[in-house]
Amino acid sequence: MSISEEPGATVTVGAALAEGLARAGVKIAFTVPGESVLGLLEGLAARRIRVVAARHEGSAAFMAESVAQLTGRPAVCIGTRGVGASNLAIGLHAARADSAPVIAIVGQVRSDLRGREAFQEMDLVRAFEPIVKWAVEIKDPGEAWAILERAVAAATRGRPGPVLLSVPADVMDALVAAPPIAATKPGASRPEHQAEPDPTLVRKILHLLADARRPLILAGAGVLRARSTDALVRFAETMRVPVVASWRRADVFPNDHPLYLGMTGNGAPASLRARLEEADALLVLGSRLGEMTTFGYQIPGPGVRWAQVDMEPRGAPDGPEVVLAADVATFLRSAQRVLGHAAFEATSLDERTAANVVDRAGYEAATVVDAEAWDGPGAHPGRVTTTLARVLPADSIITTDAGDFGTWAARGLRFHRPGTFIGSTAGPMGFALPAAIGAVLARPGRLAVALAGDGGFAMTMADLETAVRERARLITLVFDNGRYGAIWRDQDRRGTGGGMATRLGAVDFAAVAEACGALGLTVRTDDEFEPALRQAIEASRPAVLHLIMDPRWTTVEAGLAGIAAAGAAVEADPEAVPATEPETAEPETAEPEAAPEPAPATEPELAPEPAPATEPELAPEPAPAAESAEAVSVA
Ligand SMILES: Cc1ncc(C[n+]2csc(CCOP(=O)(O)OP(=O)(O)O)c2C)c(N)n1
Ligand SMILES: [Mg+2]
Repeated sequence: MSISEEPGATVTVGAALAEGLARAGVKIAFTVPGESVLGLLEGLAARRIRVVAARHEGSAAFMAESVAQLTGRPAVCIGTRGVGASNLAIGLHAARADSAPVIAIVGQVRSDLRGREAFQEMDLVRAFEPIVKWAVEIKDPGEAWAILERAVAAATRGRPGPVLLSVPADVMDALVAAPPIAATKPGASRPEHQAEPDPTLVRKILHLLADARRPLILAGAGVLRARSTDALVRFAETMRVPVVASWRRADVFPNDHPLYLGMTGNGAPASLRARLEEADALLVLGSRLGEMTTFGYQIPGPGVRWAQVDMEPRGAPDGPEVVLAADVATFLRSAQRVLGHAAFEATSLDERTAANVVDRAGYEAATVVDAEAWDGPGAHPGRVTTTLARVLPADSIITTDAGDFGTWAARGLRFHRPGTFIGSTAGPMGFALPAAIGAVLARPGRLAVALAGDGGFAMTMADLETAVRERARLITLVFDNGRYGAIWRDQDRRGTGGGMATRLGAVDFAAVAEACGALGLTVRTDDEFEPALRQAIEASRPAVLHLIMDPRWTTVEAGLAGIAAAGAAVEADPEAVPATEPETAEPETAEPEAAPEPAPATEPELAPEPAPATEPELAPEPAPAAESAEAVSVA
């Protein structure tokens, strides 16, 4: 049902906002409701937009961010007044870092009470202006429609990002003219920089790569948002330039492609950083060159010739040689057109190909994460990672939390197509489970797998109940080392010893899962992991696999050497291994399906051949315009 468009018809502001969101392509909204947003919820229900109740507004915002990252369409989270907005803040901060088009709508106190420290009053616009792309209060009901249109545009245009609308309670229920019939229909966050990029700049970039000896492409979220993975593959193949993914954007390029060299940032092998430093030409495509991606702003290194193509190029102190403010898709289209008429020198191409083979062999060697012998205590984090890679369906969507456990997956998992990995470059703990919920609600039929530490998971684990209620098909892996491990490691590095405010008590996460209606299984050894994973995949409800870890495992980089450095046997420290007693670990309410399935004797290759990185939403490429041949040499 949509709003009546009879001349003179009136609707509430809540209904008008819902209508505008529906026209912008919003299908789902996440909230912890409050009295001040009820008119909006009624409007959303009338427009058949699914409203999901979360257990915390932070989770609601993470869920919306995940939907926005995955679909490129605006996604909505809703909270009430100062309290709801404060809880939403972490997700809006993350959405800003991740360039995700999230629209937060927050109920405000009545207009006549503003400025009197009314119940839960907060100056939302002032509070959120530094966090979101645009924050605004709807003061005049008559402006609601225009403001919503502007908010959708702000969230989706240019570099996408979150916006916040504050709506006083009286404004929400005020009657206004029904939205105009011919209102523009804001679509997905496809950039508006669709105009042909300056051909001179495109050629300069091509020459920069062609003339280099060790060129590289660093690809980020801008490639994902422009749905340009296939085009990037073609471009990299034509130029024979390898590709590195920016931090937490590992699905930007098919990881099994011979030109893929890994993901930068936390968890990257030293060899990848060395390769980035060694590059004599770097093309940065749709990446902000954030602190983590650049190893603390060390990339691009001094003296490197580099170019940046981005909707809103940020540059860096040394400045790129070529800056192109453009959508990645339009750049790649124009570049490919030029390359279609370019001639490459055969011997140079051969040299480049040979170097690429060596680089790729380096990537293969550096991403082995399960080589060491290990018989416990607890599961081997690398073996967990490789088992996931082997057993999960190839179109599973992996989400990750913050923490040391995540470095193993960052190094060892391989992604075959876009939209299979959701992580936040803001590094918020508590992200993985809500992001997994958002992901499978946006992509029904897919399996989401959330990776979290015991610290991060506990921050949002109440939303397991949300997953159960919403029938979200997901599995959460909780890597339990009984500590805020990443920070403990920092304490060790400072020489002050670990443990101050970083030691955590035991939680029986499998029992928590069962208490929320999910399947909960505890994994104490490597051998127990695969059967438990298979059981979780087959389960008809969300599942939690509580992985008991030896806390001496820290990052993938430290690996077993870290264990050796930790010295004393783990048994010597009774508090070192999370104390989940076998007798109490199994939930008493375990269902018949809880018995782990024996692994088949001969293990079939479960992961189907990765589907090609097709992006159905991609607009067909225009036929290349006839152009004269251009010589592009590859040195
Ligand atoms: C909301 C939030 N608070 C604090 C931090 C700082 N922080 C980063 S990692 C980490 C520890 C995470 O512990 P856990 O989830 O158990 O993972 P582990 O490092 O032990 O593998 C902390 C506290 C953060 N990133 N996010
Ligand atoms: Mg931990």
